Amino acid sequence: MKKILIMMVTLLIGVGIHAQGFSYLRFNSGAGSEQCVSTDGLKIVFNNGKLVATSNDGNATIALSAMNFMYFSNEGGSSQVLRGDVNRDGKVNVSDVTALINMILGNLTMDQEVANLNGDDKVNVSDVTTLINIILGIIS
Ligand SMILES: [Ca+2]
Ligand SMILES: [Ca+2]
Repeated sequence: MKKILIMMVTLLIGVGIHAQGFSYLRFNSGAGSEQCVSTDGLKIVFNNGKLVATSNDGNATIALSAMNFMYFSNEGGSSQVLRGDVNRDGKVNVSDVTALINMILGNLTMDQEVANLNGDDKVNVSDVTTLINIILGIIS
């Protein structure tokens, strides 16, 4: 037990030292979607299945279920997925409607970041309506 604790402390110090050489911590959530926060004053908390990273110039919230990996980098800027690209293939079309419905039905792993299109806290039929409106060009 003591050994594990020492290892964890060493690991944390290691991350701390490592972070000093880099300007950003980046979070990859698959298919080229990345968010990043500055390592300046960086603080990370886990809350309700989400990782919340707060720094001196911004913050990022990533659902742990959607996150692939995170890494330190000197490159800033975010590369967000297209709004409505639920299956993250770079296009917004009827396949995304199918993917969204399957997420709502539980047939597909829920990806809140892309599925919650109308910005409330739920993923439901209203998001399907929003997605169809995006595809039809009624909203952007
Ligand atoms: Ca798509
Ligand atoms: Ca919603």
